[in-house]
Amino acid sequence: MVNILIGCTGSVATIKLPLLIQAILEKNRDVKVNVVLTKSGEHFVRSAPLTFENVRVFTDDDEWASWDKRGDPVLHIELVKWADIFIVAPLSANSLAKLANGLCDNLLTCIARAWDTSKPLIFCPAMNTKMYEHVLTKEHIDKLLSWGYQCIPVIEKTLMCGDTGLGAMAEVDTIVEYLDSEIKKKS
Ligand code: PCO
Repeated sequence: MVNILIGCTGSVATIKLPLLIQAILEKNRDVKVNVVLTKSGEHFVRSAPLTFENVRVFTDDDEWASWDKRGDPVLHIELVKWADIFIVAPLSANSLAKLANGLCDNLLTCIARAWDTSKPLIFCPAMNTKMYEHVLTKEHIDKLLSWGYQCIPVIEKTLMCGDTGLGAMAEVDTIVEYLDSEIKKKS
């Protein structure tokens, strides 16, 4: 059994989450999938709530609700221990900047900050072309790559805002193929 944690952030590409989960589960019978959403990520799931039976969705509220007193589990640490693979798809410009600078102000970024880098952390950037072309984007991606994180690059597309250019999240099929090769290394 390979445990996969999918992180989704405040990029509109989070609307692809149901398709991504479905494609992962269809391809691999021996995986368990859980999800962690940032506050902005929650926005894109609210309009189409997930209906998968065995997929748990964690949010910042769960982090606070699960800890009350000394001895209680710390959710982000529990999730780091649980997950064999952490894939952040999509990774927004804002969350990318947080990760590149070590910020950890929500459940997802705390998981990344506590991540055991002997396990794969894969990220799929997604943002508007203008944000993607900002000089900081490459700087931040390169920093994550230098820590051994793996990037599934953006593609060119007509984006949600109508602009056409680089910045769209990689296709679900591409992500699932990539994940599959990482799953095979583990099983
Ligand atoms: C805002 N941002 C975006 C994010 C990147 N877009 C994408 C694709 C989706 C539809 O195929 C949303 C997945 O366009 O990854 O569009 C632009 S102002």
